[in-house]
Amino acid sequence: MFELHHFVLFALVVASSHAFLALPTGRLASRVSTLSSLDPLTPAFTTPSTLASLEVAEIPSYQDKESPKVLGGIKIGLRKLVVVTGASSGLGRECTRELVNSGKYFVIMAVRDVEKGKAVAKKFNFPENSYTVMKLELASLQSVRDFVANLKAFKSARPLTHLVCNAAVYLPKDPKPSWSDDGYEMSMAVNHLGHFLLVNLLLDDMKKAKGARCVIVGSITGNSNTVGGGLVYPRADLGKLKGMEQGGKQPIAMMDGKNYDGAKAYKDSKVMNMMTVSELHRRYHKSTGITFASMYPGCIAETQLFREKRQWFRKIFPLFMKYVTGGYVGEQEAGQRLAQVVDDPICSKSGVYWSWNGGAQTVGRYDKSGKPKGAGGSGGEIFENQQSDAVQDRETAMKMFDLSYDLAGIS
Ligand code: NDP
Ligand code: PMR
Repeated sequence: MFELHHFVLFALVVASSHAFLALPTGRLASRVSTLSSLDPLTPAFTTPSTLASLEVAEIPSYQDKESPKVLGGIKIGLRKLVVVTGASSGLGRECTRELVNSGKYFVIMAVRDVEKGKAVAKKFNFPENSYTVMKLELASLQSVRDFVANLKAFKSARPLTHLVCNAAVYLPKDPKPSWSDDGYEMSMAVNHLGHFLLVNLLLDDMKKAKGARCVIVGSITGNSNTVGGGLVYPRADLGKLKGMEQGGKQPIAMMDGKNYDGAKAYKDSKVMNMMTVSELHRRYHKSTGITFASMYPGCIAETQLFREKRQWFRKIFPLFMKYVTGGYVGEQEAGQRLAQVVDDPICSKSGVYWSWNGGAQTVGRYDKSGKPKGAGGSGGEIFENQQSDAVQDRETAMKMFDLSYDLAGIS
């Protein structure tokens, strides 16, 4: 897959990556100061159990004042209502920017830090009639319920047509698991369970809308049929979902019931995201008309997702992705990709895992049989990607989905 002249750089990165992984891990406190100096908008890390209780969910003061033009009894010119989780950073922020600037969408920026969300909207000059910021702490099932109540109370002239589940945490360095307010391992709780509850609470609203779409962001690293997901350890593996079967709560951290591994917990959560989309499609697409989709945005190697990684990794990683794997994509382009899955008519097909065959300079855009492929790097076209057999495993997906109802407290 890699050209020879890339070998030296590749070997260097592999070696240093492993060295990094073997390093003793730092304490939370030392990370806090590094983080805040990197990104003034990043909230100081708090202990997980207090995350959700910091702020009571607020009813947004902004009222939806955009009034539609009515032509022959039909409302026209009204922006469509879309919720984007994690709209305050990286992919979610750039997707929000794209949707707002298209003039077609009114974005509910669903964020854990309302002030940060507002600062983003201000920085990018979002017009007042194109967005509002609402509190959503995905590490608390109560906060998800509060968010949904607030959304319903939000006086909107339009139905909810689009939901983008994008927020996530990646905690590869922590030797011990951290726990959500409800006692679930943090990456599973934020990336999967909070979104699972959110989607389920909003299905009824969305099915009333024409052309509704629900997008959950997946990843190549959850797919073991790829270099990024198959060759780089730890691999995603939900096993027989033993941990989940046992209730998935503290002290059980991993859904396969094995010992805690932060990087694996992230990858497992991405598998759960992609399986959730497949199950939503199978269970609800026909009866609701909602399009369910997953996608891999490319390796957006400069986002805050890598906030736990050391500085040297954060410097080398984008270069490695750009010049070795061809998997690199910038934040803005990635945001355009996610917005494409929200808006493009070609993405109205349900049950698809979308990817892009960019990064052609190193890996090529098509395989031997002419099918599009690629590491998702910059450029290229969108295509319907194949997930690994493990992600496509129906039995595990069904079991995961049913157990998630229990864990999320959905009766
Ligand atoms: P970022 O860290 O930049 O963005 C993640 C967002 O999630 C932030 O806005 C963050 O809030 C929010 N968030 C984190 N924890 C919570 C929580 N408890 N409750 C509510 N919101 C929360 O990462 P990316 O933009 O890179 O990641 C976005 C998505 O893309 C994720 O689903 C990730 O898995 C996926 N992805 C990323 C890839 C990459 O290479 N970066 C590759 C493949 C997929 P805050 O702004 O307050 O920090
Ligand atoms: Mg990975 C085509 C090869 C490819 C791609 C597309 C990715 C994507 N990665 C690839 C290859 C490799 N990576 C190789 C050969 C190595 C060994 C040097 C490698 C290492 C590596 C590390 C240490 N890669 C990483 C990490 C992370 O910490 C990131 C991670 O796993 O986050 C969960 C990561 C990623 N590689 C990717 C992508 C997209 C990520 C980031 C995040 C994600 O999946 O959401």
